[in-house]
Amino acid sequence: MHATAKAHTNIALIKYWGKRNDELILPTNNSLSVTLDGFYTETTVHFKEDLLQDIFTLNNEQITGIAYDRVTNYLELFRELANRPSSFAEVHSINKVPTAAGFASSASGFAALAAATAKALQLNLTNEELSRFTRRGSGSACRSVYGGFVEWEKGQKNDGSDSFAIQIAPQDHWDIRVAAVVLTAKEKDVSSRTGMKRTVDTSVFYDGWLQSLPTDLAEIKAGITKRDFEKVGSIAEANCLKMHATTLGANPPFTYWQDSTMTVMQTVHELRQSGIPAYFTIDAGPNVKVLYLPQDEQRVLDKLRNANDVTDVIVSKVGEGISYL
Ligand code: 2P0
Repeated sequence: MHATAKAHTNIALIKYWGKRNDELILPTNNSLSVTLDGFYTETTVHFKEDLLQDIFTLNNEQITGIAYDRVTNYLELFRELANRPSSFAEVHSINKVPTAAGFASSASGFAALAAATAKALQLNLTNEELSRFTRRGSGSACRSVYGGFVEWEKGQKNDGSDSFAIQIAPQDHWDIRVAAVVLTAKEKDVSSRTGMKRTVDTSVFYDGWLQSLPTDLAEIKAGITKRDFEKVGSIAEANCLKMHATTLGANPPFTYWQDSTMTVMQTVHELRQSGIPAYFTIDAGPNVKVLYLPQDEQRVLDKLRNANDVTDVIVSKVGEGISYL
């Protein structure tokens, strides 16, 4: 009744930004991501007969409060499926997702938790089923079931049975790099969950965002298949800008950007002006991720590390999907 799983985080090139069902975590749009090898979570789940409630440790510290509730509520889904209403578990997670790099650890966290729990309970889930369950923990986590390039199908059904991720190209399809730029900026005050809900409910730009997505998705998938870096990078960068534009049209309006965010965006533009194909993407926080090709690594890193307000740059390659240890 125990298992250990490892899952990597992912970065969206076409963003998930809005839900059509908050409880089931059903998105309003398809999204597309790259799984990253540099950042991951390892989780051991051990169901024990003598436990009266779940125990959760993160990086060897016992967790209580909201973070604990989110994990124990999530385990309820698996207890229901396994028909074991009073089986409780010790959950031990080690997170190798540096907070400073500005990645949400929920993607790798819930993917590793789902995989380890399902295996510990011997549920024998397919990857499709696992992705559906992982989605219930955190939307972007359902993409971390797979390595390489991954699309999350929003699905149509009200019960969410057709909303899960699929791999569109494996890890070894294309060696691109993602640099996580660590800034002096402080963290966001609007969580992604709150931010996307406010945007869906109030942003006058939200319809424009939704209308632009089918073209972005079709074109970026064609670009990935052909390994056309300029096409993929430029679509990803524009898609990120459109997502962030929706926040300015919300009520009350907000932005995740800070001065240092724009400094790095400008640095990436300068790289392109000097002939190096590099593109940025930004999630629900001030940090910037930069996409580039391996042959340009040294010049990209030199330029980024010398930019104002940059304290570190952490490089990732394309990563693999869930594995069991
Ligand atoms: C993404 N983000 O596609 C987008 C882009 C942030 C910006 O997925 O509410 O933590 O748990 O489903 O997955 C962050 O949102 O949100 C996110 P929930 P999640 O990666």
